[in-house]
Amino acid sequence: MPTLVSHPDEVRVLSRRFGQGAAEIDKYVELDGYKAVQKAIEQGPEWVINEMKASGLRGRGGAGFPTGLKWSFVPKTSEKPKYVLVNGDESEPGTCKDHVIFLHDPHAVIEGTMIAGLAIGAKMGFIYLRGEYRYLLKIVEKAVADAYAKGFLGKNIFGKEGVDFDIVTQTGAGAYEVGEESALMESLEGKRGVPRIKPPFPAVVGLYGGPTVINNAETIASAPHILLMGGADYAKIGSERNGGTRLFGISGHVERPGVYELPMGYNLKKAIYEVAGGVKGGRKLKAVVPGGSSCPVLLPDEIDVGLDFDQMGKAGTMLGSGGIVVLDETVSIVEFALRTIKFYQHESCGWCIPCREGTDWLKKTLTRFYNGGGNLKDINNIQYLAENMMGRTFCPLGDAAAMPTLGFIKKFRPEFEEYLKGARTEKTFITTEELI
Ligand code: L3W
Repeated sequence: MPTLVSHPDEVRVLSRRFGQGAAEIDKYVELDGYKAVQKAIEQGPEWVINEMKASGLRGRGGAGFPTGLKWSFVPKTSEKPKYVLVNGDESEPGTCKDHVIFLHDPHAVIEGTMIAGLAIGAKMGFIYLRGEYRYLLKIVEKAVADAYAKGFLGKNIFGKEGVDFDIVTQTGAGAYEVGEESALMESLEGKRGVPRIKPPFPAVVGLYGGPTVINNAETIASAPHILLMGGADYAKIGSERNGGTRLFGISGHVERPGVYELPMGYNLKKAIYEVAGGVKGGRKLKAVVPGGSSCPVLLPDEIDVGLDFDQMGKAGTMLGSGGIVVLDETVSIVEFALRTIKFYQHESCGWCIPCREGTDWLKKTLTRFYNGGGNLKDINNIQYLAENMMGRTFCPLGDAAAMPTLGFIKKFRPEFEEYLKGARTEKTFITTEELI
């Protein structure tokens, strides 16, 4: 089990049960577990949605869509069954926050799923884990089985006549693409994991054609805490229009890598230099990937910025999935750009041409460039190609490949030019160990 990290600036809401054995149902119950869902049953769906709206919780998967609003989009009546779908297909490089929730507090995900179900009138939820997290499935499946054994799941839950809720677990087969909500639904339905056209949004036509709330695992796990503390109090912890806390994975060249729970809006520079102990070995900072590999890179003089969706947007990047990757002066950006695009090229589902061909050409050009066969025109071509992928793909994977590429080229053009003159660094890619 990975060692738990901590820092005095952390505000422990989501992580308050971590390290306390809360994967065991009795411990979870002792630590206020399953109280929020019972409160939700007593108060009713409207109250739940209002509390979620008041909390200012925004989707923790990357897009930052307001959760209460999303739940309110689900039609009150529907001919088809409604569903709750938990997106635990955590695959964005640099991101490992859902992992610790499943590991330390799986019942929070189960309870959150039930709360979402109650809010929208669904009687069934699915928890979908990424294929590479199959080893976590045992923990989640045991938690689900224990909840059934206690009468918290199934028919007449908590002894309440007519209140039913079931949960099914599922894993993927190792494709980043199925983290995209519509591809995830395809995968869950047993089909090839490629995206669906939107609209209709899942809230109206989702899993098996029924209205579906699909949220990231961290978003769902936040719901029980919000209902227990009250939406307004949760909102107060964060920054304007960005309620609460978030689990940030800080990795790469820092002294104390790990997953830290910080209030939304917390300063990125402080997160690196104080919370994570600064750049490893006292070396110079070169760049920061602020929210997972899809996000445009920030330069050292750009990191004095609050970690919330709006402030990061104003800084020209994204909060994304909360995976902060710190790169020190030894990193070659040419190599890092190639490594990043290799990931997206490999993970492109191939469904739409701009993504399939765009990521492939970016990889080919960057590989030739990296291997010493590049020329000045390549730098412009890479930029042109990436710019022409933006907004032209079926799902956000194309943008996710283009955005960081554009960031590297725009902010490190002189390094690409110098590289052509033979200024290659000795050090190659940062190691996997340093990344996670
Ligand atoms: C009903 C409307 N629902 C929007 C819903 C929509 C979805 C949510 C956000 O991509 C991003 C991507 C990655 N009626 C609605 C509506 N919705 N309008 O709101 O939608 P959207 O389209 O803004 O984003 P998305 O397609 O969910 C997610 C970025 O996140 N990302 C991803 C990281 C990876 C992970 C991971 O490993 N766990 O999350 C990182 O930056 O690039 O831009 O539910 O249905 N009118």
